[in-house]
This record gives sequence, structure tokens and C-alpha cells, in this order.
Amino acid sequence: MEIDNDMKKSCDELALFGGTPTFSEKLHVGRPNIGDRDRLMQRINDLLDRRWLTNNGPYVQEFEQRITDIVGVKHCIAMCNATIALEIAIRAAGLTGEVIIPSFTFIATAHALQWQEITPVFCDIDPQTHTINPWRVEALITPRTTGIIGVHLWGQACNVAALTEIAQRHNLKLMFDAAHAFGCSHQGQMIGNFGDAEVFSFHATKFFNTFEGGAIATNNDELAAKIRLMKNFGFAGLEQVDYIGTNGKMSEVSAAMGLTGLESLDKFVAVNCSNYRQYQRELRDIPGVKLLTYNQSEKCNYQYIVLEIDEEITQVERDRLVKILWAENILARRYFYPGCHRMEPYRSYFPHAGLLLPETESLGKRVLVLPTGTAVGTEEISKICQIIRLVVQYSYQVKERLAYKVNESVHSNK
Ligand code: T4K
Repeated sequence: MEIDNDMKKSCDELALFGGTPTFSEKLHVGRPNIGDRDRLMQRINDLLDRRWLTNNGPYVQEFEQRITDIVGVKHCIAMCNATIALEIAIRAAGLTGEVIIPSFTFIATAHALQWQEITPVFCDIDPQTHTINPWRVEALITPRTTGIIGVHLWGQACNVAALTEIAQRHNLKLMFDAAHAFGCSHQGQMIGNFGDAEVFSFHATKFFNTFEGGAIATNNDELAAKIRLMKNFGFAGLEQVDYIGTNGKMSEVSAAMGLTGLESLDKFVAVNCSNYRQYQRELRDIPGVKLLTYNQSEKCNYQYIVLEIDEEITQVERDRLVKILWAENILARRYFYPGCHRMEPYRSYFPHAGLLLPETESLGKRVLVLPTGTAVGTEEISKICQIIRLVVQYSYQVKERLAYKVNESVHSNK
């Protein structure tokens, strides 16, 4: 490892050991990207003047059209968030019984099923891509299985071809939780076009946001029509209800934010990409610290800076590193630790699920997500990388200091 002579801190100066934090303000993962404020305010004024605030207003319609064009898909139905969008897509596609999903995902993927009393059956992941391992799916199929939901984690596509083949052979529905994958492609085609339907999230923490929001993309006319009704209580006319429905509508103010954000989409991606490249350069030669690589031949939003910490090599556990970073006001996240199967109610329902999820269990202990987006500058990224380098370079001193700190607090509590 290259020795960094400019290293600003020594081990003893780390904030966890009483030094001054590197940042005076907290650096978050998931700071929202915000487009042109004047354009946003103009749009908000327009919608107020129009007095049309929700229920399929003109901004929502324009927003849906823009997403449809970007994704190159037949239908986009905008929603209030991706969790409700998942629930509606699941219901509209007729999923029941058991549905196979990865455990290594945000809890919403599992909850969207369980909320409707459909059992999520957790499948292990491919440790290279962090996405569902199709070769493990087949063993989980039972007579109650009705579908598979892959998750394009970090914006990286699942093995779509293998999942499609398995779904077709077993007559299962196939959907994708594409919450991370807006603006990403797979084999040259934009994500949003695969399976029966795909669901995007436009939550504040995503690289492109509508405050809260999401959308279902599908090329299936019948499914799209059903979803449109279901997200509006099932209303097919003023006084005619065709299905059980809910309220999944996106509001005009969210669509105004979305339309404004779309005008800066290329900039958001460019900033994320440049941040990613800087992390790549500055973390490159730190042993045991691996940055997730994105497929360069695909479109990518570079929304997540994902590290895997191999503690056998770094000699510092991921969790200790997280503690050190938090003390420096770098709020790194352990997404998606500990895996859905270790969260309630699934932990109680399936207490031994972990036995079938060795890669999920192992990855959950290694992953670390760092701040990026327009709220993070090059200087900040350099400082974050310097701290990580320092901790790994002086892992033994760090361990000693931590042990001393624990001892100290044990004695002071006596
Ligand atoms: N499927 C997958 C695979 C997902 O990752 C998600 C959501 C969903 C489905 C469901 O999508 P939505 O229903 O949310 O549309 C955050 C987000 O809330 C969640 O949307 C996202 N995935 C998940 C990966 O991250 P938390 O629990 O980490 O949120 P929170 O409040 O800790 O926010 C993260 C950081 O962002 C904080 O450190 C502060 C910062 N932040 C947050 C907000 C809301 C800001 O700086 N400004 C803000 O306005 O889940």
C-alpha cells in the first residue's frame, strides 16, 4: 500500500479516540440531489395557480411520459413511493402463496409481499454482483410459488436471462424491484423493460427524486391498465369501481420536483460518476478494501459507493471501521445488513433461514456504503479515503487504542 505522507491525522487524532472530527457537519449517504430551484418554484406556482394538486394532474401525466421516453417502455405509472408501487404490482400480477426474493435487499421488498399475506421465500445471492443467484432459485420453488422478484441492487441488473428462463419453465411471474436502477441499462436495454413489471423508487435518497415517489414500468397493456385502476381505489369511472384498490397516486408537487430533476439528470449522473472514479483512484491500493465495480458497457447511475471490507486482510472489522467513520461525522451505512431474514417478522417465522443464505450472511458483514451525490465534493471524498487508508495502514494501533478505550470505560463504570 502506498504510504500517504500528507495524511492529516495520526491514529491518536481520530475522533473516536478524542480528536476533532474530520467534518464539523455530518456527511450522509443519500443526501438528495436537487435540480434548478427557480424552475421548481415556477412549477409549484403553476400548480397552485391551477389548483390541481393531485389525482392524475398535468405534471404527473407529463412526468410519466418523460419516464416512458427515457426508459423506452410502453407504460409508466407514477406512484407515491416504491413500496406501494411494489404492493400494487404484486397484487395486479396476481401473486399469491410464496414468492422468491433475495434476502439481501431493503426490507420493503419483503414487506410488500408479507403485507398481503404472501410469503417471501429468501434466496441467496451471487457474491460478485450482490443480486439473487438464479442457480439457487429453482430449489426453492414449491407448488405454492407464484413468482420471483429480483432486485437490481445498486443499479446492477440481476441475471435477467436465467431468471426469465426459470420463470417461463415453471410458469411463474417475474418482476424486478428496480428501486436503485432508474437510468441503468442491461445488455443495452434500459431497466424497466424486463419481466412482467419493474418498480423504480424516486425517494429523496435516490440519485433522482420526487421527494417521495416511485413508478411501475411495464410493456404489458393489460397489467398497466389494472395497475392504473388499482392505484386509484379501483375507480374506472366517476362512480364505477372495478377492483379492490388503494391510494398510490403521485402528487403534482412530487411530479414538479421530478420534472425539474429530470432536466438535471445527466448532471447528477456525471457527478456520481466522477465521485465514483475518485473513490476508485483513492481507495485502489488499500488491501482488503474492495469497491464494487460497475459494468462499463452499460448505462449506470453510480448511485451507491459500495465497499466490501475483508477483515482478514484489513485486520479491522467492518463494524469498527463504521464506528471510526461515524465519529468523524462520516455516516457510512451498512446496507442491507443483517438481511431481511434476520428482521421481524421473518426472523421469527424462519429462524433457521440463514443456513440457506451463506453468501447473504457473509456479505452482510462486509458491506459498507459511503456518501456520494452532489452534496459531496472532491475534498470530502479525499478526506474520507484518507481516514480509511489510515485505519487500515495502522490497524494494529487502532485495535490497541480500541481495546484501551474499552478497558478505560469498563474501569470508569466500576
Ligand atoms: N426496494 C429497495 C431495494 C430499496 O432500496 C427501497 C428503498 C425500496 C424498495 C422502497 O422504496 P421507497 O418506498 O422508499 O420509495 C433509505 C430510503 O428511505 C429508502 O428509500 C431506500 N430504499 C433505502 C436504501 O435507504 P433509510 O432507512 O436508510 O433512510 P434514512 O432516513 O436513514 O435516510 C438515509 C440517509 O439519507 C440519512 O443518513 C439522511 C439522508 N437524508 C434522508 C432524507 C429522507 C437526507 O439527507 N435528506 C432526506 O430528505 O432508507
